[in-house]
Amino acid sequence: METCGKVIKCRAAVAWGPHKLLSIEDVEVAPPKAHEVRVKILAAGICRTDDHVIEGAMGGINFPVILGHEGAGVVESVGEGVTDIKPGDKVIPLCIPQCGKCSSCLHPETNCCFKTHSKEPQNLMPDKSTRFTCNGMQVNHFLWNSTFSEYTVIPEDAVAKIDADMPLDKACLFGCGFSTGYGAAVNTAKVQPGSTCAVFGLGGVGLSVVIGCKAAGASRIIGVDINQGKFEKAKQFGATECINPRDYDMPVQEVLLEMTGGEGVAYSFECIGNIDVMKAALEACHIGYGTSVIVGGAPAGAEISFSPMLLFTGRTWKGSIFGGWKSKECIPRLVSDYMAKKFNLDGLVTHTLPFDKINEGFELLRSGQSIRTVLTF
Ligand code: PAD
Ligand code: ZN
Ligand code: ZN
Repeated sequence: METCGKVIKCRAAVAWGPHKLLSIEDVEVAPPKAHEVRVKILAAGICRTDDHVIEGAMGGINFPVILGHEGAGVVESVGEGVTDIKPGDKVIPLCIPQCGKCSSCLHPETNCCFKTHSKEPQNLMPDKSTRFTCNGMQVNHFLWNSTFSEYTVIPEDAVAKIDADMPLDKACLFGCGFSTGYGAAVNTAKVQPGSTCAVFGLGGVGLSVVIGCKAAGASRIIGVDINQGKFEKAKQFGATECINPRDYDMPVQEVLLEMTGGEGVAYSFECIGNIDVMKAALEACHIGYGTSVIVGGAPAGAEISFSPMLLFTGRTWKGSIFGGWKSKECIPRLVSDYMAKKFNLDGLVTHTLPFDKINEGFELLRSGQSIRTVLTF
């Protein structure tokens, strides 16, 4: 391509600091260095994790930063040494990389690669420099993705090549929300056929958990949300019943115990990022074999206190990052499963907006009106 090896000038949404609107700016995007890929982003979803950064609730972030980690696009050029991806390929940036070499990548049971943001902040590229500048100022990367930009540069370990026929406005959801929720059910919890599940929080992530529980053959899926507007969609995706904790004068975990004849649910999922709900989700689990999965991102520095008896008596408490998928190898297969109609996620996209209306997209999320807004470029 004629842009190969050159700096590209394009538009990006820059977060200059917490609690500020994103600002569409002209930025320069440097060419990819060795083992990096420059991608033209064509669709990007808005996830609550992006909003956590804007709200100042996510640790390890340096401003100014270009957010976004749920995108899809086409490779513009590749740096030296990139062999599995070429210009023109359709790709999904991965918010959890798979380096293939660290002890986590070599272990069969985890996807928590040592190159993830929680181990080493991904504000900069692996060589500790940035590929973005704006008005002469260096701008940070986010989760090595920064999909709220017309062009972005990503390490090859954090890019998955997908089927050329996959529509990009749906492919972007595989970069975070859908894969996270669906995988939390099928990989992390390993939901069994005929079981009872409770899903706390029915946003893009929680509804994807519902899709996963249904695909795994759960017979009862109880959706829990304080926004009743989410219930209809949850039922379309497979929730068998939905409850609003505010409709009861007892704690939601007691409501769930009552609904299950005092037994508790086999699997519960916290998809909000609220530590009180995380504890309630554990308490709502079956005493002997219940498994509760933390999917929501708690505010930086938050801590939980709980009775160890909850675990002593047989419950399991787990966390799930990006649905447990070993990202680079599994996400292309998950996309192929979607194309083979093994599940349907299209209803997760409630709004489509042009990129420059990105702040409206965040407002739709904050006001509870949207599940996923997809920005088109
Ligand atoms: P969202 O805001 O679309 O959905 C959250 C839902 O929770 C909304 O429907 C709210 O109404 C509901 N809610 C809020 N408070 C309560 C409450 N007290 N009780 C019941 N329901 C409540 O967010 P999302 O689906 O995009 O993301 C959900 C969380 O998952 C968020 O914390 C995000 O940071 C995290 C996340 N984790 C990963 C991961 O890898 N583990 C990936 C992506 C997102
Ligand atoms: Zn690794
Ligand atoms: Zn996300």
